[in-house]
Amino acid sequence: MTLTLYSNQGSGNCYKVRLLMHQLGHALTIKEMDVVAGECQKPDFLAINPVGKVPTLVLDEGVVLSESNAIMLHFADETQYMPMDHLDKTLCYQWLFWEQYSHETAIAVARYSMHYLGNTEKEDPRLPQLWEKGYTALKVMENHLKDKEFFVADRYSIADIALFAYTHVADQGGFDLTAYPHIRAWLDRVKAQPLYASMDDI
Ligand SMILES: N[C@@H](CCC(=O)N[C@@H](CS)C(=O)NCC(=O)O)C(=O)O
Repeated sequence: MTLTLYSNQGSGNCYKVRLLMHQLGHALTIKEMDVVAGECQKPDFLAINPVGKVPTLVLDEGVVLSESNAIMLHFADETQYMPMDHLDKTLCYQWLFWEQYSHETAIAVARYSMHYLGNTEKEDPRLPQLWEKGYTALKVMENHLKDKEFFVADRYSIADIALFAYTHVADQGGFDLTAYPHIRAWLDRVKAQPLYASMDDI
């Protein structure tokens, strides 16, 4: 199986796929994309994925997969990283959809602006609103983790990978996790998982 991942090293969405594939033992051929330079919008990449986003995974039969959480669902199915129970599966989907709508759209966007583009509030007036929305998401996570080790069925799954990707670098988007002890303990539990690898290492 040849798997080519168009990826960006610092992107949480790309890291989700790299981490899961590393934990599953699937080798990837990585093509690094410079998102800031607009490489994803160039005609040669748009010809591969008209959506113009990474992660983009090309399977050896030529099928192109897009959307980080969909890619994870494809490979996690029937592995230890996806709950087996029907209701737990639904709860896993719920967190994946929530991550894309209520978490990534604030925390990743603030991080991109500050960490990739070097903006402050002065250059990017959207930041205060993004922080407000991001802290709302972090409060939901903190509350959920009060009496739970992991997001679904008390075991590590792709719901944790999806939420870990941008939460563990939220400080780069201006978020302070000091007042979120349950999130911080959960981040440590994710880092303690077998075959865990950091964003820089894979
Ligand atoms: N919902 C998508 C978001 C993908 C996304 O926004 N990717 C960014 C990098 S994190 C990108 O490719 N940006 C390049 C561009 O928009 O030109 C996913 O989860 O994969």
